[in-house]
Amino acid sequence: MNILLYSPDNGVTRNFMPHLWMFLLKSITPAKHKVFLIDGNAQPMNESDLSNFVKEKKIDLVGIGAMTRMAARAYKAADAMRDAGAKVVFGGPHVTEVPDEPLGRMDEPRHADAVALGEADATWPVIVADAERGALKEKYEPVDQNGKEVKPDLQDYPLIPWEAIDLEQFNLISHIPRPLRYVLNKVGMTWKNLHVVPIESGRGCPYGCDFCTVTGFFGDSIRYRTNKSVVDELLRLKARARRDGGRIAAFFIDDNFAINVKRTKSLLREMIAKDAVVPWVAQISANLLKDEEFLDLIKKSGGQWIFIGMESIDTANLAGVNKSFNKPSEYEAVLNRLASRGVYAITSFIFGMDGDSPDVANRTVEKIENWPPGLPVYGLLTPYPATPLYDRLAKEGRLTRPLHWLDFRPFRMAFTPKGISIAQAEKEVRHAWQRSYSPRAITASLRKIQHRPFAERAVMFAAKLAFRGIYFPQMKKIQWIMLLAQNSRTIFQLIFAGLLQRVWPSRSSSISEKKKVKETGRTSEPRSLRKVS
Ligand code: B12
Ligand code: SF4
Repeated sequence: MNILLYSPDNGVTRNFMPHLWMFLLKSITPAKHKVFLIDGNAQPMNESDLSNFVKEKKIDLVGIGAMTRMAARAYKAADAMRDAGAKVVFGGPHVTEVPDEPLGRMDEPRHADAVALGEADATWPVIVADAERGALKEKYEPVDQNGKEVKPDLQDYPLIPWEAIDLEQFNLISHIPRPLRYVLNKVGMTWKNLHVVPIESGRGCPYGCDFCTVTGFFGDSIRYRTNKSVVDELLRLKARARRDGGRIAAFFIDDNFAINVKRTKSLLREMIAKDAVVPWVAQISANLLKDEEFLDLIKKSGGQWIFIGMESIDTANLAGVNKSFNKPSEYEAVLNRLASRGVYAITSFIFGMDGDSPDVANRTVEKIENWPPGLPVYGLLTPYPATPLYDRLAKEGRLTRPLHWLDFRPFRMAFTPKGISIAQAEKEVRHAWQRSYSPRAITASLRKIQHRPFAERAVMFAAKLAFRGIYFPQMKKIQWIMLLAQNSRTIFQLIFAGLLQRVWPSRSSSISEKKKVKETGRTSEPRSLRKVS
């Protein structure tokens, strides 16, 4: 059979990273079938393009995976591909939460021939075999003979053939505007390509935050791959980057990479011992970032960015969404510990919680401005189906758009918050993005780490410009030109620093160090460290 695995575009941003599920399903599809992968975020295609693709490539079976926010787009794509003659199977979190929707048993017309509920590692080969026999069932569930859910233990993890996968659609270098690429090249960043690749070391999260689908979907017992299997995968990725003259960074997509710190330390130690060190990003909650030895291992094994779901600076808000393990009073110290090692954080905040008032954006951003620089991201509390939050709001009659995903609008509320209006909550999010990513804020952030190595500052700057695009449309050339013009001062300062470091490395670092000592009385640490140490 010819099989297409398709992820619809999210309608907001271009993806910086491919979806793991596609590679995973491809690697467990029997070799006799030909599998095509299309990620709509990298390769946008409308319904007629998809229909033509199905006809041209004679696709028999299409597998679609979509988050809730992409459901409506996914359904349209499915309709077009079913009309073109393919059978369509849906999988992933959204259809697991509302399986009757794509099967046409709710208000929606039917969009899928079948749905795969939950983790599909064991069911996908069955689906493929059934499709080949022309005997697709409507629902596939990962259950044993007694109907009890079975979760893959990940001990026998499939080999993803990274060496052979075409990653060109995800080459981040090709997204950097040409003038900026030229400058980076001149200051020594000469890689031909740069990829961020998803890799999982475990699944599951026991914390059960009210707004999150993970505990419901993956369960509260955590399953790990063996250290060897993760390390081998990293070594293969590293070899590929070397072969291509490029760079590969790993995104550990585990929901809480350090949920068992002892085990994560053992993995990081093994990565270091086997020289499987690549730049990596991972999601770790703030409460697990206190152990100094662990933080050293993060740095030594290549850790560069940690995604921390801070959600709110108010303890009452956190308690309201069952996330009291987050302690806002500890945030700054956690970030300082990371920054003193040259590791920075992507800090995520949610507005529209019950304790929020109309000043939430300014109160939050003021705190952030006193922390080491990082990449704050802001969103609105969103009730995903089958979460405790959704059920509670439904019971309280507060859902204003109960099927918000069928009318998806980014950064728009779907329920009425308590201490703030819907319009105000949306305004707060806009203001937080504006304030955090203004040219002034970016310059101020970089000033805090002006004594750190040039590469660290250049990456921080590039990441800030890219992250701004999560909220502000930044996909057209003209939008980038304006952005670069607004930040021209910082760009010139960085170019100067980069060139100085290239032609006169010892001089440039001693100037930085002297400046630092003069200003702060300390050596190479971010300025905000002074407050807590
Ligand atoms: C990595 C990740 C991202 C990446 C992007 C995705 C990518 N390129 O990988 C980034 C960081 C950008 C991201 C952003 C967001 N994310 Co996210 N993300 C994840 C994360 C942590 C891992 C995804 C993953 O690879 N999992 C591992 C694979 C193996 O699992 P899987 O994808 O579920 O696939 C398995 C099954 O679902 C099934 N399956 C999946 N698809 C298909 C398709 C078919 C045909 C079949 C048969 C089976 C099947 O088989 C797979 C193997 O068992 C998940 C949480 C999680 N643990 O999954 C959240 C998650 C997917 N994200 C979520 C959310 C909400 C978001 C954001 C909206 C957050 C925000 N407020 O901004 C944004 C939106 C991004 C956008 N613009 O579209 C939610 C989605 C909930 C929902 N119901 O839609 C999740 C589940 C986390 C959560 N807190 O609930 N995310
Ligand atoms: S800690 Fe993260 S992954 Fe776990 S339940 Fe909370 S939000 Fe979800």
